[in-house]
Amino acid sequence: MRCSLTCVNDVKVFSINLQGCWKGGGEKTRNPCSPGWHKMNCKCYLNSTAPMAWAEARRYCRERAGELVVIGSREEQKMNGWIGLTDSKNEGTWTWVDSSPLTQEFWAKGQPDSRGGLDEDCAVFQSDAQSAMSSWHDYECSSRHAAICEKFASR
Ligand SMILES: [Ca+2]
Ligand SMILES: [Ca+2]
Repeated sequence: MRCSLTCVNDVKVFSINLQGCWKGGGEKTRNPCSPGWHKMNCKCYLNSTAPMAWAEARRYCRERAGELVVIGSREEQKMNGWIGLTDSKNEGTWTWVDSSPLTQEFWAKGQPDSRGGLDEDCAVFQSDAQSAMSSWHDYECSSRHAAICEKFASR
């Protein structure tokens, strides 16, 4: 029975404990992600189908015990929608919602651009057939996109 998961991101390898796995045999095949979320590495991800503003997207994730995704590895660049990155506090200084350092940036060509002087302070991942590695765009936070939520696998 696995009571922990080994997690890998671009920075480190670590493990997390799965709650409840000591309870007995019936628990061992239990999916550590909530229904509707999919597991990748040590985390569970949810891509909302409905488009919403960035703040709404953040609330949507938090209401589900998650958070807007913080891109910590290339593998996380799969879903389209709002990511947990904003420069609303300090124009031009992009910060993750969990305060982790912005060590890798995957802006699309020409982004961020606050298009034509619009105040674009929130980031969207848009998969790009050309390059999955350069796919972030800044948009006005009030524009509507799907939410990409993440949380650690824990059930
Ligand atoms: Ca901005
Ligand atoms: Ca832009």
